[in-house]
Amino acid sequence: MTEKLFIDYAKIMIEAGKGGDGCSSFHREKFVPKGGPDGGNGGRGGNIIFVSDKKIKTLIDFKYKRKFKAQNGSNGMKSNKTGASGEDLIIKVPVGVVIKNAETGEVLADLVTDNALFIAACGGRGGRGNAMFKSSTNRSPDYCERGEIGEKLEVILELKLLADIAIIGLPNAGKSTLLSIISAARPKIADYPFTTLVPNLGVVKIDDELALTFADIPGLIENAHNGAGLGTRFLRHIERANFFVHLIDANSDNVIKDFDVIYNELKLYNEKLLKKKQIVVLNKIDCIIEKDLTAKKKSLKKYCAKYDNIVDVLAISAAAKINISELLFRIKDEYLKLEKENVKIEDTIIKEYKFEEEEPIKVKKLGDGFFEITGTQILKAINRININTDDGLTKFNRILEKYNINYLLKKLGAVNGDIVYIGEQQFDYYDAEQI
Ligand SMILES: Nc1nc2c(ncn2[C@@H]2O[C@H](COP(=O)(O)OP(=O)(O)OP(=O)(O)O)[C@@H](O)[C@H]2O)c(=O)[nH]1
Ligand SMILES: [Mg+2]
Repeated sequence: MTEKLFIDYAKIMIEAGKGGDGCSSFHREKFVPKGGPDGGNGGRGGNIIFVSDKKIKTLIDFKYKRKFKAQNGSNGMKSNKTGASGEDLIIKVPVGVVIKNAETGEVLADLVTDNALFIAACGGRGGRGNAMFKSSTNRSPDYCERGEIGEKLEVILELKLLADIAIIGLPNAGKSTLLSIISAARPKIADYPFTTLVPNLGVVKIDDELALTFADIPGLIENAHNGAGLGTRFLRHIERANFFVHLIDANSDNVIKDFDVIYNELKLYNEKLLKKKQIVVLNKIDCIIEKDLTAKKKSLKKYCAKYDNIVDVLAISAAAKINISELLFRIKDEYLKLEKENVKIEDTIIKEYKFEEEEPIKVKKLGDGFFEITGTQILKAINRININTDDGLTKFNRILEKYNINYLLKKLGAVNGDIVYIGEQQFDYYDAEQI
């Protein structure tokens, strides 16, 4: 995959469909003088559903299209016909995507298996038609409801690659070279830092029984957590790996310092990363004299002994293919150990997204002559009302009374003729006592 096409972050707006409005109509037939109410209900609005799909590898689709809206429900019709439901909008995302509420940062879903499904925004209910309002006291109501609006929210999509093993290290340590000789992946390799600009994945067949996915991520440098080099942008891709291969150039003047730089950056990014086991591997041993290598390996081993998560220090040459099978078998051992301990990649998490039901009613002065009323419950009630009918207006006023809205507006200094916004509606403030 070319670098430009690898997109691992997106912020998008999703909006479920509005429910269809209820219909107000009366049965008419030749020779039947007075038919009853027969207005049907509106259809449900479409939901917004995320589905993970292993064929999709990046979030590129969200780079230019940032608004997603599901279809509205159709309005109810005469002869008691219910309107059609709006079609759900299915948004396909790569496996490994975390979906967060952009406003609160809360994780709503973490889709780590193929075909996992998450309903992120629910379509609004259809409004009831006038046939539903028939009662013993009102045999011919003409009132019908409006459809409910669909849920709407901004979400962040974050792709975290799914790899069993991550190869980490300073730029130029030989990470991409290692991946290229153990798997079919062909990452760019060159003798300058930051050759790798996006993570590469490769499947490594260790033996007939075990194949593991390795990720080679762009090089890290000191202060990456403050944005130095390519920053820590790619570290999220190693969060899911169970195990790290920490590669160090054996020809470096100070292998301990090189080790420390990476170890510290991991710690500063997320201390949990230090719980993952690491094999420290000195690379490029084809161009170092044996005496130097022995000394460096020994001092590194001694230094690493204080860290529980460092399981071994090995020496290889990726380019000259020295000690590669030893490394792979060592990785296999560790991997099987982890499997036994049941340390595994997270399961798909799906939290149900819910609007805050209990958001209290608030009356706010927006400016001279303008007020706004907010609050989940009252908005839900008001938005269903068809204010253009007499019955609707009565219901509307009843809701305002129920929640003591006029009193609250008066307290804030509202005078007759001021404009009050509430959800999708607006009305003029009116207080008989002020005349
Ligand atoms: N002599 C020798 N050179 C090696 C070895 N492994 C890698 N190299 C060379 O080291 C240079 C850097 O290798 P890369 O694989 O691109 O390094 P990297 O860690 O992926 O670097 P970034 O992507 O920049 O972080 C290249 O010129 C490789 O040919 C080795 O075992 N011996
Ligand atoms: Mg590289």
